[in-house]
Amino acid sequence: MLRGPAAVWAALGPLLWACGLALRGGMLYPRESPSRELKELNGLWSFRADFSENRRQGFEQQWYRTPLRESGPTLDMPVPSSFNDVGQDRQLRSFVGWVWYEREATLPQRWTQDLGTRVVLRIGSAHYYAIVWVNGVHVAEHEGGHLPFEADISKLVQSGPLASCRITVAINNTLTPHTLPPGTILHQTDTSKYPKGYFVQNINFDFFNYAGLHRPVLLYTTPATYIDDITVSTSVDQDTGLVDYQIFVEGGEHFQLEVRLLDEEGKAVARGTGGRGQLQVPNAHLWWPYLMHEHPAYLYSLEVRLTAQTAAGSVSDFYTLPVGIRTVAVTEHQFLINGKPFYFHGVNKHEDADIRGKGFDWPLLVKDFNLLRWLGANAFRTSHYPYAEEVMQLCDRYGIVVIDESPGVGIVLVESYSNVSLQHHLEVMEELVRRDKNHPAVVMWSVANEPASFLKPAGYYFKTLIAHTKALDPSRPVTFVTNSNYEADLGAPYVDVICVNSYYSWYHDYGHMEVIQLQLTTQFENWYRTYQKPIIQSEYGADTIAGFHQDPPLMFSEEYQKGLLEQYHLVLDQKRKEYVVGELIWNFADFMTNQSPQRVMGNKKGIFTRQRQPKGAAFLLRERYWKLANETRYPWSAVKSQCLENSPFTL
Ligand code: BDP
Repeated sequence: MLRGPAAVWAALGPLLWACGLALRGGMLYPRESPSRELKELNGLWSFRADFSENRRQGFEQQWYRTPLRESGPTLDMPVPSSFNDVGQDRQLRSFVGWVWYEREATLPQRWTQDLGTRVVLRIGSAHYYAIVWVNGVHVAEHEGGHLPFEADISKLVQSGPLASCRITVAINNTLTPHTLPPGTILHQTDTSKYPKGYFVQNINFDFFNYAGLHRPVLLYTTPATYIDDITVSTSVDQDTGLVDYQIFVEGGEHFQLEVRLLDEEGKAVARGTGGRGQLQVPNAHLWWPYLMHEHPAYLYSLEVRLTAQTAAGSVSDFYTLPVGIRTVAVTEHQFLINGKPFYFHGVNKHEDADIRGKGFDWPLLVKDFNLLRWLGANAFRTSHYPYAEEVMQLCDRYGIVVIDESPGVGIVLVESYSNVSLQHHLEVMEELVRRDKNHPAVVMWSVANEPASFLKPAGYYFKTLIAHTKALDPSRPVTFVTNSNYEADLGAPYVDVICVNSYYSWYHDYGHMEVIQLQLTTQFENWYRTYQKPIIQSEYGADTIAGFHQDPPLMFSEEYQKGLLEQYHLVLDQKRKEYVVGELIWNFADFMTNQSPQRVMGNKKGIFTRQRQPKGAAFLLRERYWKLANETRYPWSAVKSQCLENSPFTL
């Protein structure tokens, strides 16, 4: 039986959706099609950090007006990448304030001369606050470092004889109590200790605040009347897959829409017309998670064709969206995918690596997915912010289930619960849902990580935030990740699944692994007794310096990490038979943090090093995850096709 709130949104969801309360306004991932072209602007950009005392010299001198090299010296800066670790300058590594990026782009003649072509500039991620100019004209501003934004620049590039355009992006990485994540700037005024004007950025989260153009920047085209957004929502009626679609068109009023759903062989299995409808797929191949089914991650393609009547004649726009047919539901003690109990056995990640920081990198991404599959992981959480869209696409393709988290990490100040903060958080959830709503891999939204959810305003804050997120997307459960005391947590009544982090015998009872079983059992029993909701152990782990060995185990040795994990697993193996529906190790790989006496060149709780080499714990987890996969796969037929060579999968 679906439990209370879950049942309500399961019932109301399609209704709200059909009534058109679904999210409007598109940020479709840019894809080439017969009507759309792309031009990537990755590579070397010109760069300058504004080291002036007030950090505003760039605005005072209007650096966007002329080529950046004319207003002072510039550096070469790779995009995508964080700027922090590519240089040899200590001050730039820890720079707080405005940095300036600039790049000249040559445009195909048709883009600048055909007035029926719409030219869009899209920035995958600029951390944290960004202002964009094209040829010195302000075209966009965006707050938040983990979600894309774009600007229609057709008029600018089509207004003169220029065949190129100059793109300038100013980015500020300053965090305040109202940003997500929040932070504070501490001004040191004691001149006997600090130089004049000295300040530092303080944060309440445990990863380095890398900054820059972190994801691809590109230009793409559409016709002037274009497919702006598509929303799909899927359900299953016996063997028939149901795909509800809604298509939003901009730039014109006279048009027709045709849709076709193609299977993996390219055969059309359903067709429809109009901006809204339901496609029925008899004997549908469902989208199953990795290791749960012999053919996981089945993706159909929704081909959308728009034909518009314009003054210049008839024009078409084409967009193809991958679609996975699957359902998600939550009961009092289970998490169901396609009606079958799903157990999350996976990891928490970070976007983090040597040199590039949080910069998007294909080799790193493919390596990470190969490691996840080697490990037998079927899920991860995008701790602690939305990851690149290309990551989500690979999750769809490989069947890796995602808990999609907002950048709501480190919300611990009362000020960060103000209306200003809440308003921004609501907007961020809108941007996130708009971007990721069509990914079958995304099975749950996480609105925050370890907020001070015991503070008085937290009750209203999370009630509003979670209700808003459910209204945006009634098809998925919503959670936030807590480390509060179960009785004091004011947000827990509103979540669908309890996600709890704990660090027994790490941050307290140091070295005493013998207390883990008792403390973890108590934790689970308290939460379940109080809320009767399924529970995910959303973090647990121990810092481990690869190559440190000590037996009997001592903290920071590889033996201690393994020993601690084993103690957790004993309890998880009991409770997963009752209401625990998942375990996510902290962390997939070592990652960079702020400097502090508690961190040895970053957080070392990875089961892989930052260079993606396994510690002993990776082998232990691998054995466990494949064992869990053996026990929880559905149906009980061969899953051999998924086995990597030498996998411990038994048949
Ligand atoms: C958890 C946080 C995570 C930290 C981890 C740790 O959610 O961001 O990195 O602790 O201390 O509480 O390793």
